[in-house]
Amino acid sequence: MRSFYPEIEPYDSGMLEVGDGQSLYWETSGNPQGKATVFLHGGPGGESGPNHRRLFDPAKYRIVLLDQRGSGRSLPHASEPGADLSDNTTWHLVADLEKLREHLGIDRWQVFGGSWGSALALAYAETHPERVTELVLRGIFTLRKSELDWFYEGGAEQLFPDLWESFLSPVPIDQRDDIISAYHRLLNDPDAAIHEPAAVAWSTWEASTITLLRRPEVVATFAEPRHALAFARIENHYFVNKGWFDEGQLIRDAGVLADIPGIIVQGRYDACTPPITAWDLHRAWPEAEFVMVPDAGHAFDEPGTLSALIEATDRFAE
Ligand code: STX
Repeated sequence: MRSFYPEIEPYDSGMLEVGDGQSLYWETSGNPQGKATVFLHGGPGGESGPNHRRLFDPAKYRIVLLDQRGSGRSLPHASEPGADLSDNTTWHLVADLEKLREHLGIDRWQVFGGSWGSALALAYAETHPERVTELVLRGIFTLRKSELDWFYEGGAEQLFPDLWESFLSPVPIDQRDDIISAYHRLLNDPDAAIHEPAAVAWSTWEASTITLLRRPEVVATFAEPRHALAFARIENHYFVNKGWFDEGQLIRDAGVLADIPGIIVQGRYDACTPPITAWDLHRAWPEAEFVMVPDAGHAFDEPGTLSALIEATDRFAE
């Protein structure tokens, strides 16, 4: 079993202005002359963190991390009063990646993404396949209606009826036939007494169900109100807009990936993005290696998942 590389600090970082008044936090760590890889965080609305650097051999990789529009250290932050997300879409993020790649003087790079990061990686690679050396994908999420219904409209309720009650609690009884839309109203209500508990409930649902066993420190991090508000607002904004994808688009267009070496790593007991989506991607992109981790949920740092991911980045470093 493989585990994290040692902790490292960035050797460079900055804020990149990408237009629309948005500036993105980015950092590079590892070997400045190494093979380029970019890590795409989840959510959308999550953020990159120190453990994400540790997925790559720092002697071999130039490791690029960024915080996507509105998230993490990028500005303006989606938790701000009156946050305007109209310039925050999948296709803005794909264009941002091109701007960052050019800014860093990188010709082609490996793209690593889990969960929402896998959706963004697929959207990027299907748009700019010539820029991608390899794809490392985990916990596949493609924002199909069935996937959003499973996690946010009742489905995962079958596994977590206790936690589901807490998720539903901010939603008025007569709006429970369309929970994502009801949450959209709550999260964008100007009154903090409305949007804040809704954000905490939304983020707590996700944080308590993404690991195989509940990890209180993960839940606490995501329930912190500023973090919860950005995470919930951005996720919900992407989901009411269905990711700006045609239904099934990312899997439909997977043929474009045939010549890109890839690996799909999926936890068997992933309650957030269940294995059917990874399997459908595997069917559409049979050239990629497929690894089902028998004893893992959704999170990237569960032991079997982490091991498979690092084995993959090690192999692709050669
Ligand atoms: N959201 C899936 C996703 O990308 C539907 C995701 N879920 N939790 C995360 O990401 C964090 C790891 C950022 C908490």
